[in-house]
Amino acid sequence: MGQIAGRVPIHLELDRPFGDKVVGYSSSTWEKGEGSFDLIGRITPGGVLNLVAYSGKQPVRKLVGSLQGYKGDRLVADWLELDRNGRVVRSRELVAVYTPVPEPATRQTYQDGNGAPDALDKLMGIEQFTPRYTVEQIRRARGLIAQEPDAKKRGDLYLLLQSKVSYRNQRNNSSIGREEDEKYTPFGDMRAERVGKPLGDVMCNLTSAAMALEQLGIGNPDPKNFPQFEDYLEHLRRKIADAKVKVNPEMEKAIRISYHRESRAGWQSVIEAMGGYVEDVGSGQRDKEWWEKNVLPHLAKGHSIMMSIGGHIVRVQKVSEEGLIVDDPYGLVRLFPGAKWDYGENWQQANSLKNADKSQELAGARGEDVLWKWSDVSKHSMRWIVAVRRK
Ligand SMILES: [Ca+2]
Ligand SMILES: [Ca+2]
Repeated sequence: MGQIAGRVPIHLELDRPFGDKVVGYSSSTWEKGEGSFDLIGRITPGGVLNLVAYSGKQPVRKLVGSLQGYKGDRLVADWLELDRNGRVVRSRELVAVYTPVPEPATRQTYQDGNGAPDALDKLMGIEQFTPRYTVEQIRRARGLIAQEPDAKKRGDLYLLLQSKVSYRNQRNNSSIGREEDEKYTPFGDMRAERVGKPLGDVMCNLTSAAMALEQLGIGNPDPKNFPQFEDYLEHLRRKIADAKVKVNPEMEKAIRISYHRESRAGWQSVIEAMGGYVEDVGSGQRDKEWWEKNVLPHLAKGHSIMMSIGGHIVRVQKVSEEGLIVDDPYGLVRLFPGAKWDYGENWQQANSLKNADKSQELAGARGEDVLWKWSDVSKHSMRWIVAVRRK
């Protein structure tokens, strides 16, 4: 063991402390045809990173390394190749660089990064194309856009701003299920599934709300205790629900259900507490003309759009010629006629973080800037579409 055949770039998201789960990907270019792998592992309190890469269900690679720094630092580790019995057959040295919060910008950085600033960058006095803005930059941009007297120009600038909001992935969230929330949900008792376990898979609601609020320039007020805004929003939701239960303990069940993150009052009260206002825009099966008439004006006024496709919530970013562009916090969804949708057979691959530097054929994986074509949108029944604006 220990044969060093070259350095392999791996990419990790590390936005949480030791002990937490990390996910990443490896673009393994050193052997043709190997592709890339999902990496799933934990950073142990001793600072040892232990990741296993899977190809299908079979663990094929193991990454073991000592963590010698923090965000932005480099990790040198051994990349061990395993046989079917888990024995090490080869190893290589590799180098990883931890990327800091917020979640990294992906596709547009690579696709549109030709360097030339767009109209909004110019307005901001930024000399190069900047695909994602921080919340502070968004706030400043909104202030500048509001001063533009020409309504058409102002609308075009707001539409550009919609694309500069950072994508948020619900699947890496840190919130852990609580007894009192999971006993009373709109879907019955979920304690066995969720109490004491990470809730990311059921946080499309607040993760989409986080993106919608950031688009309004409203950011995470407590990043020290909640590195991810969406986890702060869940904390806030619990505070709101707990306070209501305290005043009316005999109504606990009804309050917990209606202020659940999966109920409208749950996520809406959080948005309102953060300074937002929610307005219904529509629902059902709608064609391009309807979207252009009813939703596009909201986006052009700088409002955020959230939408339920039926049991799943996304942020709508753009009404385009080809269809809707959405930031889907879970991953790559396919819409089917009526109420049906799914992540496809290969959802785990489709939603992994591994495609950020890949070619256009994989663009849309990971849920960022996903295109839903009009032919699919117009046949799918949306449960609701709302605009979120500042109060
Ligand atoms: Ca997240
Ligand atoms: Ca986006």
